[in-house]
Amino acid sequence: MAAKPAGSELSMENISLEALSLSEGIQDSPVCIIVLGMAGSGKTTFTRSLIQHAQEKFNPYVVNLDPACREVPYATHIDIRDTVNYKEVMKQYQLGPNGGIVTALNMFTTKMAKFAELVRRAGQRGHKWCIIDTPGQIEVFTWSASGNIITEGLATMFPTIIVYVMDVVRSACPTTFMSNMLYACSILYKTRLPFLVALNKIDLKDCSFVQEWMTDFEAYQDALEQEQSFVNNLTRTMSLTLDTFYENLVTCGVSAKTGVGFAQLIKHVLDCVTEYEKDYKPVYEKMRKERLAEKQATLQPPSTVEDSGTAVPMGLDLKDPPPYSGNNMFLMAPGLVPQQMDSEEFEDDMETDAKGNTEEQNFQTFVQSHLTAQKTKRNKFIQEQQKP
Ligand SMILES: Nc1nc2c(ncn2[C@@H]2O[C@H](COP(=O)(O)OP(=O)(O)OP(=O)(O)O)[C@@H](O)[C@H]2O)c(=O)[nH]1
Ligand SMILES: [Mg+2]
Repeated sequence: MAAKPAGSELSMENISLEALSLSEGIQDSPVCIIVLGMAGSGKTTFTRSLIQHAQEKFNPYVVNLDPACREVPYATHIDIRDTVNYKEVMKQYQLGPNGGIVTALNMFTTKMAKFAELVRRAGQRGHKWCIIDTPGQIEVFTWSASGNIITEGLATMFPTIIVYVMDVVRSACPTTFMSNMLYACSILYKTRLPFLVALNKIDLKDCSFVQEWMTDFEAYQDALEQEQSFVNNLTRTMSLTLDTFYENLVTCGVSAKTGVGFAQLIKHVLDCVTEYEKDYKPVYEKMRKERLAEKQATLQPPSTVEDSGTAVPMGLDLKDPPPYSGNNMFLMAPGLVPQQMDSEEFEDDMETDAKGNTEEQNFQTFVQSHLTAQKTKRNKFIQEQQKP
């Protein structure tokens, strides 16, 4: 059996969200805007434009979660590349590019509590929005434990919405359009958050055909007829199923390159925030309270000695030092640490976060065992190769 990639055992269970100030309730700001979309759809360019258009009114706090991008065309407050060196991760854990990105994101997520705390403090300092750019490969964020933890963690603390960036030029092909819609649909139902589709690159192609295909089933069928492809039957059947989904989908044409359409997009974002407050906040409030109750229940001491069961040895040798106890995370670009914030005090505060250290150790223990397993496998392979 192939060894699991480093970090793949991370899940909601072993990354605790306790430190997310669950008892405080959902804050009013900042509004977290998670930018998702297929590779090359224009997420990063869109993020840059949105920052420019929102700067004056919403003073966005900016987060880049793509560990593999060479450079970002905007100033970031938090950049995953300051925290995890993705190339080093690939080398150290012998992973391919996608495994490297997933592992880098997993590593970042072990610091979710710190990340959320930074976002919370940004809100207190007057940042009304927090815009989050995500990795190129959409599945890295939408189908990974860490993407889930980040999205759900933010939504239980702040108003959170999803902006799905769709490339209208590529979506002119009916089957690509359907793939995009299926992605959008699955993310909508998976995240249970207000959802806005930004139809991007309208400077190259008018987006009215998308709106037509979404509202007029026959128009889409006609377009599909033009395309000779084996997937047509499947696409046709799915388009019937997606009809109801389209009814609830808000779209807005933009050009991330020229800035056209952003005034309208900002209005839609504000509508999504109202929608979060009205429809989604109660759901996330409930989730937050359940988490808090669970946390308190686990902290309750047993009422009688019998309830606590029989003591058994832990199986841990306390003489063994933890494999790694340093903390090499740095979540804010040094030049951007705000003046008002006493950064030393904040770092001290964070360093003493015992929970964070335990998570770090758990993760490092896992990495060690993964490396040992890989070494054993390699040795076995070499031995077999050397057999006559
Ligand atoms: N003409 C035009 N080009 C755009 C627009 N938005 C993005 N692009 C171009 O599309 C390409 C991809 O843009 P990015 O912003 O890097 O897309 P991305 O989704 O962040 O890409 P990955 O993170 O690599 O998946 C770049 O060449 C951009 O210049 C737009 O509105 N109009
Ligand atoms: Mg990008």
